[in-house]
Amino acid sequence: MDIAQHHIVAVQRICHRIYPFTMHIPIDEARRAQEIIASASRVVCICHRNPDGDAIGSLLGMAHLIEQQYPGKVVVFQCVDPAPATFRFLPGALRIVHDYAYQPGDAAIILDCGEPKLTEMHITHPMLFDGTMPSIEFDHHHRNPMYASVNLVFPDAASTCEIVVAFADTVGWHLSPDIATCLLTGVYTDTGGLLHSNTTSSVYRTVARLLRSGARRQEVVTAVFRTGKMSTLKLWGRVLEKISLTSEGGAISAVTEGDFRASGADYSELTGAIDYVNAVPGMRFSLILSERDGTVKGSLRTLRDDVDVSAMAAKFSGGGHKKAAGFALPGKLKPELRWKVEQTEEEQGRDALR
Ligand SMILES: [Mn+2]
Repeated sequence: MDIAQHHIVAVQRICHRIYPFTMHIPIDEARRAQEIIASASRVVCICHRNPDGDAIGSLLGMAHLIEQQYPGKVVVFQCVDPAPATFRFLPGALRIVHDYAYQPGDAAIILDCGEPKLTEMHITHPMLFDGTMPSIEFDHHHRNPMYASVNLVFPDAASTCEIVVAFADTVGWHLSPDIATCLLTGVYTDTGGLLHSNTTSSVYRTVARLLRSGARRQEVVTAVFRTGKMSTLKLWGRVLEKISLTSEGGAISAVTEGDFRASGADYSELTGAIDYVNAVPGMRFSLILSERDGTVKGSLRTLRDDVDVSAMAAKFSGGGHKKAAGFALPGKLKPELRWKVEQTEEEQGRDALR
């Protein structure tokens, strides 16, 4: 460690004493991770299959950090799936490859993966997890089995990007505007635009840190929260139109395969619609049923502390968190229409006069 780094660490320790609510990464762990990266001939950065904003943001942010820090070192951007269209505005999103092949001397950085199988490379690339390759994981999921050589796992962090920011600050790496924009994307998507209950004071500090580094906030907001494909809007229209309220206090909607066909939307475009169904005031929970390839999927949400939707999902062999859960059952959706004839007030008045 050089003198400058010594100073950074000293200043950080003081800051952390003054603001204990900022994220703190143990310096020894950060140093071990840094050594793995420095001594690798090539570094492969990997995020989970079906990547979300935090997976893509942390993968790109980390990969760019290494390229900037170690010019000439080869960095592979790897994910079994491509970046969703929403995140293709991020620098480097089109550099993601799907065919990483192991070479001796490679080190792996695995981002936002609560367990090895989420990379969908655990069978094709056992060397990632069997100790053959030195590896570092950055993650914020509970019950992470700590599968890497260095495990930077912080379940209290709202996003993996937040951990990458803390790591960069701990080792004294500079955050360029491009890197900050990638990392801000993950902070925003995993907190639902700073609206979810995981938005701690530490999240706001991370956002401030990234904005100071030149993160292009408006680009992220526009791409992630203010852009909707026609097909998505049409699908959501169908979801919203079909909301019905049950006597148990549920706001329920359903989308059939016909709805997907008619709107031209694919299954992934249903993501986010549940938050609107969940917005009906006074409800205990919300549920969207969706039909795909002979399976009915259920997404459950609640805003209430006294309702546990994971217990409801468990009744259908599903699972999840107390406030967000899901299940899948083989079958099809059968629409049921209910009508009830009621007298109008006028008629009631006429009845009374008779
Ligand atoms: Mn995440």
